[in-house]
Amino acid sequence: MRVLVLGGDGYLGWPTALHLSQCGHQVAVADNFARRQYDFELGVESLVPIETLQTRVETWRDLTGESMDVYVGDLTDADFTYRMLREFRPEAVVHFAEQRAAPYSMIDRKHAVYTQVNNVVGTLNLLYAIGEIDPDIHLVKLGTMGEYGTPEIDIEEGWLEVEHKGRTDRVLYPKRPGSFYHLSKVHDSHNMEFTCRIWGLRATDLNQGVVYGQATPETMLDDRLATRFDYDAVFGTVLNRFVIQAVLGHPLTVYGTGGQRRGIIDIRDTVRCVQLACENPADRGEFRVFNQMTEAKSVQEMAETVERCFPGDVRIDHLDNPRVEREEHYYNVVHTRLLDLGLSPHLLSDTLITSLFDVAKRYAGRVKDEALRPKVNWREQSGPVQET
Ligand code: NAD
Ligand code: USQ
Repeated sequence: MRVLVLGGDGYLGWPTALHLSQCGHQVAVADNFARRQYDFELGVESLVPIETLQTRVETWRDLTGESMDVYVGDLTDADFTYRMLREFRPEAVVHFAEQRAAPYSMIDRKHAVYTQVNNVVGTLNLLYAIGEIDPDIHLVKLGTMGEYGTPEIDIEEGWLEVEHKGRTDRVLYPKRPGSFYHLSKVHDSHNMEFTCRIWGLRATDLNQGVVYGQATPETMLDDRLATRFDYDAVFGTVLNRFVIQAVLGHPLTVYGTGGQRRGIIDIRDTVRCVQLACENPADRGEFRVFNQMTEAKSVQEMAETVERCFPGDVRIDHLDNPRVEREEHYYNVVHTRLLDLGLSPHLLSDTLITSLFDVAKRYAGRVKDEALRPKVNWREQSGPVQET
């Protein structure tokens, strides 16, 4: 298949592009390098050094003989988005290209507006481009488990059968997200469902849980193929942060009681899930949702797993929670559709955590300690990065 990977320079987009290429698909990658720019803004860098996108693509071509077209541009620029689709003529578009950090979206008004404009307008341009250029293109879009929040009932895969006053209907599952970032994904989901309904587009919304891990078989072939690994309190995700904190001898920063439960997934399963979604497309007019997580764990359980695996002393700190979120709650998620398509999950294992300790030890000297402490507070409307 011809697959266009948007956000192909990011943490997940790059390993996914490699994996799809390895599977024999003709891949192109697109990015505006916004993610590298946030690092400049926040004064941090990926723990693992990363090459430019051009060097990455050349390295892959030299190692495997497989080429990848590169498109540099911004999805909020409709001309760019249309031109790219017209030129590459993809059969599937995998869309990772959004601002993805909840804390970043909660810094202040400017960052909230940026996040929602970037994500919602970028996706809307893409939906129009697909509708006008080739409505047969299958859109595989990264959503998030956080769209659902933490309801008192089971979380279904996107849709809910409702009985109300003796009548029944099938409705989009009610959403109660916890940040302006997570809200942007809800808005995207609604826009996608609408365009499937009115124009007959085909789309898969991958409501993914928190990703952990740093390597896939393809990124491990050469250091120049490494993907980024974020540890800071704005972009670092929880398990990755705990691993690095343990290696540095810092306390693990559990927010609040740590009873908050989240769906999680290994990065090796992320790339496989996207492959499965591309190779088994939605029907024309179908908006389908897969809950892309392999297990649920509380933040406290994640911290205790890291503590148990680490060959040394680890302290777990319970910080005042900078976020507004429920810390003790019901959480039961249906996530069978990717398993039905053939996913064999890598569940959280001691071996994986130990391998992450090795990555963190190798690059520990690159960590800026002050970037580890959370500074963005959900209750404050103007954060540590002031508006200009
Ligand atoms: P990332 O920030 O590393 O990658 C996103 C990439 O998209 C970046 O390279 C960025 O420069 C690019 N981008 C952003 N806006 C763009 C625009 N307007 N035009 C062109 N390129 C743009 O993030 P990631 O961790 O790889 O996440 C990828 C996707 O997966 C996101 O949509 C995110 O919401 C979703 N997701 C991530 C996780 C996770 O734990 N990392 C979990 C669930 C869902
Ligand atoms: N947390 C801590 N300590 C930390 C960091 C986080 O206790 O040092 C807690 C948070 O309070 C939260 C949980 O861990 O309860 C997850 O936080 P996170 O920063 O790992 O993940 P989140 O903000 O939800 O966002 C990440 C990705 C995002 C993706 C989402 C999937 O950055 O792109 O959409 O995971 S999900 O959580 O399922 O919505």
